[in-house]
Amino acid sequence: MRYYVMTLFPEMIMEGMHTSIIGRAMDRGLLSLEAVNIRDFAEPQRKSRIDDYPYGGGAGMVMQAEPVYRTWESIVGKIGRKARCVYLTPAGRVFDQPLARELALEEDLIFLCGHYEGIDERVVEEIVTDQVSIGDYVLTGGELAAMVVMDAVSRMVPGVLTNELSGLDESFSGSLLEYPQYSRPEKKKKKEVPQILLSGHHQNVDRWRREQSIRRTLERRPELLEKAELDKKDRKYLQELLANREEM
Ligand code: 6GU
Repeated sequence: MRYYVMTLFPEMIMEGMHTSIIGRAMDRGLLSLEAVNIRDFAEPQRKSRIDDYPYGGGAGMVMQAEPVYRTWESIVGKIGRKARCVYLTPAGRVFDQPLARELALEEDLIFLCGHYEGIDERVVEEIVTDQVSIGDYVLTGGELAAMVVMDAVSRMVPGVLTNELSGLDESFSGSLLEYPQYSRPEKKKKKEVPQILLSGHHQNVDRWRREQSIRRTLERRPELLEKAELDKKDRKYLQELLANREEM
């Protein structure tokens, strides 16, 4: 996977992405990352400015089309084709695990990070293939959102997670939240590890974890249960939880 990020803050992207699993995957050649400074493509007569007032008035400034377009052209020239281009904006489709899996199938991805009140719509129409938001709140710019998307996409790229199973059995893959985890010590200030996890009985452990997932999902994200794949035992457990809830 080769990432290209169009941004006004290239150092924020490069520094943010070179840690932990993603940083190691870059060292191993599974991922590459290039942050391209849109300011380097400002019109010479405007010195380094790339923003201007919005037509129609209103607060804030708008990123101009031309510097963004030239930044994109330089990247497309390097790749040799028009790769998928993701514009990070709170007005986009909300990012989720299925989109992360889909983007992980690409060989190249271009990200466009906006600032100010937005980007001139004409260049958005010309170059952007996907408009993506990371949730219902407003950030000051698209950089953190681009990093969130790259992180989630990267861990779906084959080989990035060295423990291959850990990409499967977790929150959202089966539309249930993850069960709680415990490690040493066995006792910490009266709080004990659930006995069943120490039993060595794998079937019981699996069942307990499954039920914890169902319980958490019901408490925290009940809307996820609608698309969750529940078998007969799961549905029975859920019915019990709901029945006990009514008693309370
Ligand atoms: Cl992608 N950009 C900005 N500026 N704010 C956001 C966002 C993106 N997603 C949620 N809030």
